[in-house]
Amino acid sequence: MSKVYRILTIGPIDSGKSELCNFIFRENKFTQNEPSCSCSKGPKIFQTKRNELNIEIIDFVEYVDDGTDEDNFKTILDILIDKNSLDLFLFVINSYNMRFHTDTKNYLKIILNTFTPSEFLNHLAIVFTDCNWLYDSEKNIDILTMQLHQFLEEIVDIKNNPNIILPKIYEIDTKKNENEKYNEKYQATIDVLLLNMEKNFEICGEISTKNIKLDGVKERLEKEEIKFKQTNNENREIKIKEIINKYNIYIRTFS
Ligand SMILES: Nc1nc2c(ncn2[C@@H]2O[C@H](COP(=O)(O)OP(=O)(O)OP(=O)(O)O)[C@@H](O)[C@H]2O)c(=O)[nH]1
Ligand SMILES: [Mg+2]
Repeated sequence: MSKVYRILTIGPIDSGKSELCNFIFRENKFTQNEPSCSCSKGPKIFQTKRNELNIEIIDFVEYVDDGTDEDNFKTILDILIDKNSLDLFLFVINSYNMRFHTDTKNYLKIILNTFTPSEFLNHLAIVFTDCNWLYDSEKNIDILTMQLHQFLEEIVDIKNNPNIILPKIYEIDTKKNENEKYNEKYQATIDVLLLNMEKNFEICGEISTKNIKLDGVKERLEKEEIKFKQTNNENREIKIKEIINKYNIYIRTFS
């Protein structure tokens, strides 16, 4: 059986996580029939095939101000333990925001108490949604990226850590645009994101989630040393370059 790439969305409330999942699936699966009452909130899980890859997305519930973060995260962990592995944290941020939700740091702390810095960062893609020319999204993205970098630096020393591949930053808009070119460009951006996920899997594997525990990193792994593998897939590198050039996609690295 071929590998299923498992993706978990994370990010502030209303950042566009579910719409992004729909966009990746090219189907309205994650927001369909969503009643406005909060009682039915919970992770949604679906599988699809895209670019020859089997992908499964676990669409997280938002993190909120009312102290339920840990409970929400515990629900997700139980799912992940059951699933055995995770390939990608999809951190979704709305570029319309000019700063982070106040709880972002606490939220990242919960994640980094559970996953090691390299498990998290080597399997992380940051996606800014709602990117358009109606407002200065580029400026917001600069600011938000800097803030996120700061948050993470405070929690882990990312600068000098040889076990870390710095995450890439993608910009998209999931709303159908009259200009078909934009829709194509953003779908192509997702293609690059998925190719990079596949590449990272070759380089450093997946996260084993069999033994994860809330607040359990130290117990699980005393020290981590990643042996990065070479990726020999030149075709993929060519494909990535082609897409980036064709659609004029700009991808930042988190540095
Ligand atoms: N224009 C535009 N609107 C977006 C985009 N992404 C999300 N939205 C809108 O933002 C709102 C929230 O999107 P959701 O996908 O439900 O956000 P979410 O992160 O899943 O929210 P929670 O599950 O409640 O945390 C919706 O009204 C979307 O239509 C985008 O890329 N462009
Ligand atoms: Mg949602």
